[in-house]
Amino acid sequence: LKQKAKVIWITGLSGSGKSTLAHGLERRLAERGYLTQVLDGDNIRTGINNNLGFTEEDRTENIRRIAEINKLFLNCGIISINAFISPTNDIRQMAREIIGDVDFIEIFVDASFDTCAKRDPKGLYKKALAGQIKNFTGLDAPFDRPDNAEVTINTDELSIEEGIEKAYQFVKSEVRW
Ligand code: GGZ
Repeated sequence: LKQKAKVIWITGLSGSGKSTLAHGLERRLAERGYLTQVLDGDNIRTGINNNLGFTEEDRTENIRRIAEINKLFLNCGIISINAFISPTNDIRQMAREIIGDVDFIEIFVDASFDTCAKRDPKGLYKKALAGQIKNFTGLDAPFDRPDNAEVTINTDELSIEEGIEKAYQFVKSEVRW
């Protein structure tokens, strides 16, 4: 394989742009011949983790299982790109420890709560602000701004393509032998 396997861990609020960045980064890497796998709510929370909700306990179990899955991808040489809120320093630290610090690249997709609430692509903020969703991240569930992110992408300021480019510029030197 021409690639070094790494785990790319994208954290940020709902609607901050994690999945968009993950898929954009995947496209960029795939064009260069890298083998990748995106993990996000669409393929994890609908499948292996479909018995989990959004309490602190369930989020911890969600991320624990995801981190274990990442170890398998890492072990077979695939670059995995994760897009999960992973809201607290503790939860991200757990993932980092399960996977191993040397292979873990943390990317913070930074967008304010207000920006995300304005975008509201799935209408979840509207519901949460109306009290129809409990434990909503940034509202009545915590989000710690990361202390250990290797890269921060501010999607309040950068376009989607600029964000993808910034992330790719960092990641490419980490995945090349
Ligand atoms: C936050 C929620 C919630 C609550 C449903 N809080 O923008 P989305 O819709 O597509 O992404 C969010 C996703 C978050 O799942 P994660 O697995 O990334 O979360 S965690 O890492 O904290 O376990 C959002 C949707 O699920 N969603 N209810 N209460 N986001």
